[in-house]
Amino acid sequence: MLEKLEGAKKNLQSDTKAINTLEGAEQLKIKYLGRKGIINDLMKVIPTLSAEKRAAFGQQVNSLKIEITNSIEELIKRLSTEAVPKAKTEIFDVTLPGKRPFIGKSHPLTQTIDDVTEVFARLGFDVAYGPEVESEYYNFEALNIPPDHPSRTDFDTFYIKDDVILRSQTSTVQIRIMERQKPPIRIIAPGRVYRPDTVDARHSFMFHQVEGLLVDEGVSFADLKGVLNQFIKTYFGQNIQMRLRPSFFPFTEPSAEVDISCSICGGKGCSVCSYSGWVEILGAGMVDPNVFKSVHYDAEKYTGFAFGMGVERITMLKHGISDIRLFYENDIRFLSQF
Ligand code: 2NM
Repeated sequence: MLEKLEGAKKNLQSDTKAINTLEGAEQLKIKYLGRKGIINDLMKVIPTLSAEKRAAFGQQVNSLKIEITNSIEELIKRLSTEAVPKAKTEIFDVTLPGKRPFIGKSHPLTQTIDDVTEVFARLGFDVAYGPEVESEYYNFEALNIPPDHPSRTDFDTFYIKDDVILRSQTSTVQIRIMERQKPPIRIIAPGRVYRPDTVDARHSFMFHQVEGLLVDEGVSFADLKGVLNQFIKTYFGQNIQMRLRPSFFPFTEPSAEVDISCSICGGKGCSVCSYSGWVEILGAGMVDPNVFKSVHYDAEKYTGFAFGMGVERITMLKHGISDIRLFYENDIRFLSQF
């Protein structure tokens, strides 16, 4: 029995020297410490020995077991720390392209709002926000829109309950700012608006607007044209033309609809501009004195201009997008193009 024990001790030394892989070390562990391993074989002998031999032999087996466990653990430790840097230096190819991190970006409508905001910020406009759930006062009355106006019916406005509506334009924000601040006022109000339109390629029940307002002493229609021209040239391009057509809005007088030369066909005529060479992009005008009365501004002292545009509309024109629904479907194949 003692020879067997001595033999195992000797073999262990040569065995651990011969092993140079982790798999080999695991095999070794099984050979010595496994259920049918050498140590277990020696353990089985212990009960068969005479009392005086038993204690000494048992001790020897035990210390051998500890010795084996330690040297195998040490072997495993050595092999696994050696293996890692080896794999690194051998496998790492510095000429391989790196892993490209996925970088998110702003939604195209957010990009448009940011771009428009930047143009007006350079002209000295601040950005103002307000609630999307509104009262009839801010959405209509203060804006000189009479109670029998068609836009106030539930065909054109979402009514939640009595005097609680979803705003149909961001002019509500302009009123709220004018109530709180005296002229001079220079603000733009970007945000969501809601109208109960049937959804198709050009309509959505929710869309985005940017409205602008400038109020001061001596503001004229020429100032309006100058600011809009500056915006259009910067946002759409220096060679884009602007034209104004007379129009009507309850909150401005005089009012105009503003067209730009078609950015798709360059003014030659195409389906986007209905072969006219021009596309409407915004509404504008001089603020009606009745609006100033609502916010207790002296209409004799102050004049101002205001304008409003659809964010989806100008984004579609700029990029040649033919269906408004693409903005809301969250399809990464569409969104990643901008
Ligand atoms: C438009 C067109 C014309 C407008 C008017 C006002 C306010 F509050 F000053 F009366 N804010 N925005 C306005 C004027 C909006 O959108 C097509």
